[in-house]
Amino acid sequence: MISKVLIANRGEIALRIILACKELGLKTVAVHSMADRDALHVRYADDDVCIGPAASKQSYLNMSSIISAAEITGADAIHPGYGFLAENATFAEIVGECQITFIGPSPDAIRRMGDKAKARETAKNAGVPILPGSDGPLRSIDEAREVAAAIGFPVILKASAGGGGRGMRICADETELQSAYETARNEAERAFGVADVYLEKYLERPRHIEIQVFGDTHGRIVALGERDCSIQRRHQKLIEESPSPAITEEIRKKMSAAAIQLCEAVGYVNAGTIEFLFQDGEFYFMEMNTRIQVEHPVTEEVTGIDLVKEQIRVAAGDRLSVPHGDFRLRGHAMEFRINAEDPVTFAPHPGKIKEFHLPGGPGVRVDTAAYRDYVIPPHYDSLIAKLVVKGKDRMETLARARRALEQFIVEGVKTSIPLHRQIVANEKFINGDFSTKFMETFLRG
Ligand code: MV4
Repeated sequence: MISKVLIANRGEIALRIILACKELGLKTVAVHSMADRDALHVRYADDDVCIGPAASKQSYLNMSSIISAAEITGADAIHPGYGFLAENATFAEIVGECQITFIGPSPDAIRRMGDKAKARETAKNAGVPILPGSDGPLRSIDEAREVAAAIGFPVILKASAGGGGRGMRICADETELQSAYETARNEAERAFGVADVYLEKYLERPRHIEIQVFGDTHGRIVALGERDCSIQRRHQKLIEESPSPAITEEIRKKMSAAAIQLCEAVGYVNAGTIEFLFQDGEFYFMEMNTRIQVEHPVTEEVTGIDLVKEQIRVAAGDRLSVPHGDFRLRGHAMEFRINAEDPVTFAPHPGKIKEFHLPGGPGVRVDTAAYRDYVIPPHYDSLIAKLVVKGKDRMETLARARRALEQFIVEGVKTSIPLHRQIVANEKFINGDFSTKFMETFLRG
C-alpha cells in the first residue's frame, strides 16, 4: 500500500520516522532547508530534496515545495511528524488530493480539534467531562462577565485557535476580566488570525495528564495509557512520565474511556492525544492533539508498541496491531527534553556541539539527530535530544535517570541537562508530589 515515505520534518523526529520506515522495509525521502544540508535525516534517507531557504516559512512550512518533492521522488506517503504542518488540515487535504497518503488523521478531524472552543463542545456532547465555562467562543464582554459570574472566579480566557498556552489570560476578578478580554482577543488575532476566545473555570494547581489514543480505519480505537506532563515551563514540557504518579487504576480507566468516547464521536483514525487537567480526583478535557507527540517514546516504553510504525501501518489500511483484551502498562518511563538553551534564562543557545557523549546501559534510550561537531541552526526549536529512561518502577527509573543525566555530556552549547540533574534530586519531584506549578516554585526556591 505504501512503499516510499516522505518525511516533512527535521531533527530527531525525522530520524525517528526514518528508523520506523526502515524496519517496515519502506523507502524514505528527506526534505531539508538550506540550513539543514548536514542534518542526519538527510544522510539516512534514500533520497533527499532541498525545499528552500533556512526560514521554516520558506521550507518546512512550504506546502507546494514539499508536495513537489514527493512527486519528483515518487513518494506515495507523507509523514508530517510534529510541529510544522502536522496539524494543518489544508495540508492534509492537499496531500490526499494529490493521491498521496497522509500519515495522520483526516483533514476533518484535524479541523474539528484545531478549534479549541469547538473541541470543548464536541467533548461535552460526547459525554466527556469539561470545566464549567462558555458555550463556544464568547460573543461579547457582557457574555464573558455573565459566564464568569455564574461559575465564579478565577477564570481563564483561552484563544479558540490557540493551544499550548498562547493567548491565555487568567482573571482573578471582574476588573481583570474587563481588561483581559480585549487583550486576549488582540493577542489571538495577531498570533492566529482569529480573535475568538472562550472562558473556563481556572484550576489553581492541576496536573496535566494526557491519554495516548490510536484509531484504525476499521473502526477500532484504543487508549494506550497516560503521560503526566505537569513539569513544564512557559508551556514547554520539560519532563514527561508514564504511568502518572497521581492517578489510580480507577481514574486511568475512566480517563481512557472518556478519551475513547471522544475519538469515537469524531471517527478518529491514527495517533492522537487527549489532554486533561486533573485536580482533587476529577479530570476535565482540555484539548486534543491530532499528531504524534514529542513525548510519544514514554508510551512506547511502557506499552512495547512502536507508535510510529503503527501510524504507518494504520495509514496503509492495516488493523491496529494492539492485542484485544486487558491492557496494562509495564514498568515506568520518563522523558527528559534536552534543549540547547540557557538553563537560567531559557533563551535558545544555538552553535557548534564540541563534545557529545550519550548515556547508555540498561533502560536508556536517546532520540537525537545531533552529533559531535554538529552546528545547531538558530532557525528552529531548541530540542537536541530526548533522554528516555525506563525501569521496573518509578524509583528504578529515577535512579537510572540520575546516572544517565550524569553520563550525558554536551559541550559547546548550553543545555537543560544541569536543570534536569537538579529536578531529579528534588524531594517533591522524587515523591511525585507536583502540579503544573512545580517549575515556578522550583525556580524561585
Ligand atoms: C488551564 C489551567 C487551569 N485551568 N485551564 C496551559 C497550556 C494550555 N494547554 C492550557 N494551560 C492551562 N490551562 C484551566 N481551566 C492551567 C493551565 C496551565 C498549565 C497547564 C499544563 C501545564 C502547565 C501549565 C502552566 C500554566 C497553566
